[in-house]
Amino acid sequence: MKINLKDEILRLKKDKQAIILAHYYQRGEVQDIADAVGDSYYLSKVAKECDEKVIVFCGVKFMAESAKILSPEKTVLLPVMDAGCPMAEMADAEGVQVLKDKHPNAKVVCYINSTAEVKALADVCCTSSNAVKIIKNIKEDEIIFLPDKNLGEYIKQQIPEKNVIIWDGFCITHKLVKPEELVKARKLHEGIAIAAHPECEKSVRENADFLGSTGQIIDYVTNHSGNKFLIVTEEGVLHQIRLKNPDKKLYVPGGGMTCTNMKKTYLEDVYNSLLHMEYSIELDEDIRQKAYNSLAMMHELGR
Ligand code: CIZ
Ligand code: SF4
Repeated sequence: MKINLKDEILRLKKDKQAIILAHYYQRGEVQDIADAVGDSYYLSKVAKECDEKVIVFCGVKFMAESAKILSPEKTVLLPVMDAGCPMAEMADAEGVQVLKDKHPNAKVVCYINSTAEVKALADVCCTSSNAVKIIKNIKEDEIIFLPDKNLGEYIKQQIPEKNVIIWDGFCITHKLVKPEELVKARKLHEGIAIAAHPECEKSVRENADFLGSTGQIIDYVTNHSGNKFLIVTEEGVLHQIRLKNPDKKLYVPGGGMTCTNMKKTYLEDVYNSLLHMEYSIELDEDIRQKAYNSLAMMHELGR
């Protein structure tokens, strides 16, 4: 007999007293069974504040890790063990330490898309929505930013008075977009507004009407009086934009933008995760505490 996955997930969720969180880049059907959908920062806050002791985090590893860093007493489950973020893995603790030693006076700002070990070496974390504000609030002028060079360059443009030393990482999904695809969309769809993520390359950012995080892109489309939008970020975000704006026309660049890691999680994985309580995020306590300080500092400086 074929089981009804949705019903079984809801039953198990109740049984295990769990909460299901899904990132905006997850598959639509996974977003639909989640108790909360959002960006990594919002979801880690929900994870910290919720009463449930078991959190099924549908996203990639650094997101589940961030939830565990903030809530060590809870069980944080990542349904697919190898759902990682290649960008996060481009910065290794050893290399970060070498750069820190080279610039002993610099403050290290690390994008939330990073491993717990790298967060532990940073002074403060940030997201794409609060990075500029956080760096403005740091009194030191020398900043090491990692791992995303595109978000780093974007920040540097906004705060030219700071000396921002940028790590050479990037998101493989956002890197694939070409500026010609934005130009083509403008020609094909008169009056289209283009919203892009700052993880895109400079040539793409320069052709956008709006740059922002996933949550900011959703708000931009929702509050805009126009009717046509090109969404230049991982296309999972279209699911929430459509739910909020059923009458607006949404387009994606070229062949679409999918993050294979974000798409590894199916409903069946959520079911198995709850059934077997897999895969539990475990962190070294010393690393967790140091990483916690960087995330706590993000709250402080992001206020
Ligand atoms: O921080 C996040 O959730 C990511 C990866 C993207 C964004 O802009 O929200
Ligand atoms: Fe990482 Fe890019 Fe995928 Fe986000 S979209 S999880 S930055 S690879």
